[in-house]
Amino acid sequence: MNTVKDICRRIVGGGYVYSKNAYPYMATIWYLDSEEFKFKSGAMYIGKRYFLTAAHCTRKKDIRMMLVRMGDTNLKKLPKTYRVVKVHTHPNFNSNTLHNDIAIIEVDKDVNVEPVRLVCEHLRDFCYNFGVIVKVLGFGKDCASSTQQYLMNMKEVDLKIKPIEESRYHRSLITSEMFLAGNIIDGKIVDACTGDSGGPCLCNIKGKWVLIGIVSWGSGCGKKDLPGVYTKVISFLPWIRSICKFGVCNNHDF
Ligand code: 4AZ
Repeated sequence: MNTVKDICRRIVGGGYVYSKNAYPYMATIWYLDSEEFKFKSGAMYIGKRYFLTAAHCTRKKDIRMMLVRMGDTNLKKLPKTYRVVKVHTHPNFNSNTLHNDIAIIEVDKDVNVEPVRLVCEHLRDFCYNFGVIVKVLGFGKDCASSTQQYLMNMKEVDLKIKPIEESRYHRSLITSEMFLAGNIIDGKIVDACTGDSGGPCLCNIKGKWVLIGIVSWGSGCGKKDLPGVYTKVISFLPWIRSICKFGVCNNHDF
């Protein structure tokens, strides 16, 4: 049943982001639907003409029906729009298991925005450790309580990296190219949700944000012991490098 609650799937907990300089690389994917482009999911700018997202956000979609938009925290007035020239889906993406849920979107023109920094090998031990606090950004829709109006502003939430043993997921579902983050911090429920998928999970290194994960899936949202599941970006650096043809690991000042 398509209740109001069903279509209000976005970050649980956390707060709104109003500064457009806070996360300039945060982007969104839109699809043509009934003669209108509609917001679908998150993405992030990684350099040149490339955006990173979850493969499940792009599959079976005609690139002529897709746009990438960014440049503000309000979904209704994003000033920068790009057409898509190619979607590079990971060759081992499995839409049933969501293994290798990662894709690179190539757009039609240069993006004059500061890209997100990608995690590097020497940050592995720090950023993916259990208990580390990470940040997730999302543009998912939020329904105003009594009306069908959407609140459409970027949100951010702090989550904690969790071991599988502390979740109710069956071991076989979570590969070593995924990690878990969520679900309760200081007694409050915090999580990503459907509309946030494809968006970034960031680790703070000496005051700078580094991309470590992509919002991928989860069993529901905000449910106890069922944290969100993220694509582990560090496992895909060689593949990203093979597509984008640039250094990728751009954190040498850390
Ligand atoms: C989704 O459907 C999805 N609670 C993303 C994240 C989570 C659940 C579902 C995590 O894209």
